[in-house]
Amino acid sequence: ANSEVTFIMIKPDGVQRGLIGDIICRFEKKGFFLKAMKMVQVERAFAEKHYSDLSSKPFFGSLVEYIVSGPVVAMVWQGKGAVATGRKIIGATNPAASEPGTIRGDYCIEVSRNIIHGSDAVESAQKEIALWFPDGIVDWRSANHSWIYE
Ligand code: YYY
Ligand code: MG
Repeated sequence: ANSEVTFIMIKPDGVQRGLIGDIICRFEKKGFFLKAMKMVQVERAFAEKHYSDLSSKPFFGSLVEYIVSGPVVAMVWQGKGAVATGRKIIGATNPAASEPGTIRGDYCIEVSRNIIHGSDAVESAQKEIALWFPDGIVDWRSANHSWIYE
């Protein structure tokens, strides 16, 4: 269970606003381990695939526009409860409802500019990691492992 992985993406506004370091820092200091990372500007078809579950939503078109509007930072973070805890670190979808102390609660205002994505379930994390990192992730074990896990 310590090996649960989640897909986290810093969206174009998070990159432009210089929040990459802060976001990585929060996951790293929590005790999660970074297993893959790349900066990439994705094509429309790729963004549509990533958000395919939302294709019937009225905001789908503008969401895809937003994701392709600049480079994003795609990451895989590993650790016990990484998916659910990752969502908590990120905060509620609409920043108006995100608690202070969460990434969205601290750094953004609008749902359509909410700076970060995180997988919502273990199964969607697997799907998203396979889409974004088809060549696989990095297999390494932190020397800190036993200082974080009993
Ligand atoms: O998983 P999460 O990102 O928190 O929310 P989703 O319901 O999966 O929606 C994905 C993405 O779509 C959201 O982060 C912003 C955008 N969006 C929007 O622009 N307007 C909405 N009313 C709902 C979501
Ligand atoms: Mg989602």
